[in-house]
Amino acid sequence: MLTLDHLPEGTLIPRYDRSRLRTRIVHIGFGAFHRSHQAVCADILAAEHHSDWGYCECETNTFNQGELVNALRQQDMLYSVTEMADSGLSTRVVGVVKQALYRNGDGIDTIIAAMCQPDVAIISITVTEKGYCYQPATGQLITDHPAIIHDLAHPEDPESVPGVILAAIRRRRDAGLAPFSVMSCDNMPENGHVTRNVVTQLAERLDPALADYIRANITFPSTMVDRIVPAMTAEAFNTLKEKLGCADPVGVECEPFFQWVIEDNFVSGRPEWEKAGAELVADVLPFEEMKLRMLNGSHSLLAYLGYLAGYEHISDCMEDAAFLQAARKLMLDEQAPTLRTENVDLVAYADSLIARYQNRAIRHRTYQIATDGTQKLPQRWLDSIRWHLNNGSRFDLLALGVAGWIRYVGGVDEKGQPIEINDPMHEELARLVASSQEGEARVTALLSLKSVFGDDLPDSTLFREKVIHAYQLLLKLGAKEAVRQVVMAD
Ligand code: NAI
Ligand code: CS2
Repeated sequence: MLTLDHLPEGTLIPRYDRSRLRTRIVHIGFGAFHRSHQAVCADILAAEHHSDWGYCECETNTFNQGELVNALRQQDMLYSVTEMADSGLSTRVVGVVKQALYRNGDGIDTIIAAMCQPDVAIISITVTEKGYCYQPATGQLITDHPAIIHDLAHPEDPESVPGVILAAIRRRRDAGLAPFSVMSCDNMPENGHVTRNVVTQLAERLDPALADYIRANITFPSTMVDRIVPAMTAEAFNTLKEKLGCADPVGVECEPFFQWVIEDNFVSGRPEWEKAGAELVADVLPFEEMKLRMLNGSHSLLAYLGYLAGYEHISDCMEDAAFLQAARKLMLDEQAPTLRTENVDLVAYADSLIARYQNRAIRHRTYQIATDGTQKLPQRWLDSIRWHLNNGSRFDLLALGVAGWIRYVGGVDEKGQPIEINDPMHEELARLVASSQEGEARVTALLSLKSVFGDDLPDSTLFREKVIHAYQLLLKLGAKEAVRQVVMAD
């Protein structure tokens, strides 16, 4: 258990008066990323700028058993974040959590009540792309999603994230409380719009007047978030224990890099995040697209092909010159031309990403990044592919990425070992794989997934042909050699 006694010299601990903090942000999704990103930013503000913005952390889903929330409560709501670089480590104990709740222990009503505390001005979210119950290809609410079906029948006992937020909005409106803003910090383009769409579309079906209230009163600022935070492993917990001199089951390890670009559109105030290094802007989309396509797009390429090639971590991929080249070429030749960023040196950005991927102190597994591909491909690769189809330009690495994903979801690796596919659409993927023959037919079957590829891409002969070509290359040569050939092709 983490305590502030006997921590190693140099550890940053909260020296500010924690009783000054008020619960002004309720956060949904107390995952590794939030703990090392938004919460750290709030901690810097409390420590260095007398901020009183404290957090209530919530787990709203039906599967969370409260391990982290209970451990946090035992540690006086404290946990550690360790930045890992090849040159050394640095640890900070975060003190801004005031409250922590989880559905299966505290009940959803307690969580909704926490969101209805008068001081609460912001609901923030990191629940992975699939937590929004939206269709990645269209951005619309999935109305036949089991959790949405449940929430339409039981709006007072919601299970979905849109349903929980809607219940809190309704309760606050009925109590005459000021509205809050809802800020997604998940890796989706226009994540604010996605969140507004799903919440408003659910409201339309339940109570159109509430949908009107939302349109008039609630804002959904978009954000671009960046910090590489691998899932903790037993090995990482051991390192942490050695470093801290005590176990911290809520502790996380992350890279030193931090970036947060926020659309400045809050109805009831916000922390002065800019004082802790965030950028507040009018339009986040160009930043989101840059990060999603250059960073996340190359991450996914490395994840599928790297996994197939037997590379366990992103830093292992970086030791293969062809993989490093593939990531850099994807960023600069196939993603950068599609972007609308102004005054950003994209070559320097690409080089900084490669340097971050080479950090061997963080062990970011290709398998972790390969999860939930159906939720990630559209914003990371497919919009860029559409751009190339319109512009008549080459997209060989993007096509190889799609082929790598198809090979991966085939469920058997290059050594004949099974791959456990972690994806909300895994049943549908397995059905398509089982009903198609290996080769061209497999590609055609997977590309028929309209909720991922839309109506247009499956009909593009050029797209289909390029993916089939890349897939045949993967089958014939294996991932290592296929990457090498595509990189050398110019
Ligand atoms: P994690 O696995 O540690 O946490 C995921 C969180 O989402 C957990 O709190 C879980 O309970 C919650 N969740 C999952 N499905 C849910 C659902 N259906 N309803 C409600 N809650 C649900 O993952 P991590 O690392 O915190 O990442 C979460 C998201 O943060 C990512 O998917 C991404 O969108 C964003 N992100 C992550 C980064 C990273 O490097 N880990 C960096 C930038 C953004
Ligand atoms: C990764 C991201 O898991 C993934 O899909 O690409 O979580 C990535 O680590 C972050 O977006 C970096 O900010």
